[in-house]
Amino acid sequence: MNIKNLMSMLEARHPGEHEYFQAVGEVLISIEDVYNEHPEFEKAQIIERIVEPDRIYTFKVPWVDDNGQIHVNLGYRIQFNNAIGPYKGGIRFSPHVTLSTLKFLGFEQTFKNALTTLPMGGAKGGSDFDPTGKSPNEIMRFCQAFMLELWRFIGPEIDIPAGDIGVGAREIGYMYGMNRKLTHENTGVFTGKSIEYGGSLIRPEATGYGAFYFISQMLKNIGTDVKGKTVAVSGFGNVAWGAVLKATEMGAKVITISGPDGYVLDRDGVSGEKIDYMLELRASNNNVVKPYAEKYGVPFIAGKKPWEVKVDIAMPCATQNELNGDDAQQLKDNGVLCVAEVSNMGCTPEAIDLFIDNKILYGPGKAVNAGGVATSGLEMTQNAMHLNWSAEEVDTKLKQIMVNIHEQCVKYGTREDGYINYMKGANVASFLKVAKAMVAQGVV
Ligand code: 2IT
Repeated sequence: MNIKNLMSMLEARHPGEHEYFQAVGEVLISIEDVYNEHPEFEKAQIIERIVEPDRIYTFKVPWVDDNGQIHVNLGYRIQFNNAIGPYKGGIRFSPHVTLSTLKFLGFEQTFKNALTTLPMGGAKGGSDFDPTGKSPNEIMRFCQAFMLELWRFIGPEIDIPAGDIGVGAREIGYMYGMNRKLTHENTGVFTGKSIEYGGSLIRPEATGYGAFYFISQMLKNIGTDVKGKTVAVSGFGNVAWGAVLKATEMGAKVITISGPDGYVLDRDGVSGEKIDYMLELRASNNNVVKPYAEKYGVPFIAGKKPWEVKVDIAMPCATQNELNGDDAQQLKDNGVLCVAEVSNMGCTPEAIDLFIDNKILYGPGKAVNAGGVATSGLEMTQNAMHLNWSAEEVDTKLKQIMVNIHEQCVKYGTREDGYINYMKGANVASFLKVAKAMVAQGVV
């Protein structure tokens, strides 16, 4: 495998898709050795095939706002790879969404889903629609307009979307409703549904819960635990909420949450009703955290990220590349023990290199946040069986899956000096699974 040639080929083919190149580059560097040990992969041209999505749907989404004004957004669904199971992955509504964003996410999703041990391929979709400041009716009309196109491409054994940034249970409900109307079927084709119509208990909490289960495994492995540790969380949405809930329950203290406007520093810890208040902030659709600081009388640091605060554990829970090389240096200077990406590709390559060079525990998003999609897989299982599991049953399975992902990272990422390169471990374990499935199924 010649990584340089491969990357030049991709860059010539897809000019300007930097996030996609970043995600692909990281995986190629991690898997180079193992790829070269498997001549059957090279013979089947697995790399050339795995870096390109199977297909991309792009569509126009016209919709009408409350004042009668017409808007046109772009919609996408990227079906990346279904070698190990039907396409599966979230939908993101954000003005920052481009084709490159969704391609990086779909690529990551393919490997993340392989790590979960469940049979799910990788996909991602979304729109450049900005939910900030939109009324509930505008959100509903946009979701319905989006589904008028998307419904043709999905199905419970074909492609199963879910939420991501800007898409929660409310948006899933509107999309599911329109899909049901158009198809005359009630098949559970989305995950992240509300409990009344086929959703799974624990799914809303699952990404954050799973992340903290993973962190507790990382710390256990170096002979310590999460009790009494201080935590910086970025973001304040669904994923951050689940992480704060579990961190607090397990005896750690979360002292920051953040939004695009800045971060809140709550030295007493984000706990109790303050955690519920995060849900109110998200539901308000204003995309700011400052009201938390005003309500609870704690400092608000405008325009800054929480990585300047001294903590034991850093959990980026907002969006890609939210933690850069300078942030990583600051965390290191402050003695951080563990950095776990809960957002997808939350750290830049410079930040990751710094953590690994300094033997700081670093967990990549595709391992740390896999509990979300894993629980989506459990929701699909329940839907297929037409029954509901209890919260305890789902939580026990989620915990087991996170322990298993941690074991896979240890198996493939432990260096000779004993340090665990979780990035390498996660990439190698998941690549091997997808690559072997592709070889077995021939050139298709
Ligand atoms: O990034 C992710 O794994 C998600 N947004 C969840 C995907 C899913 O299908 O549950």
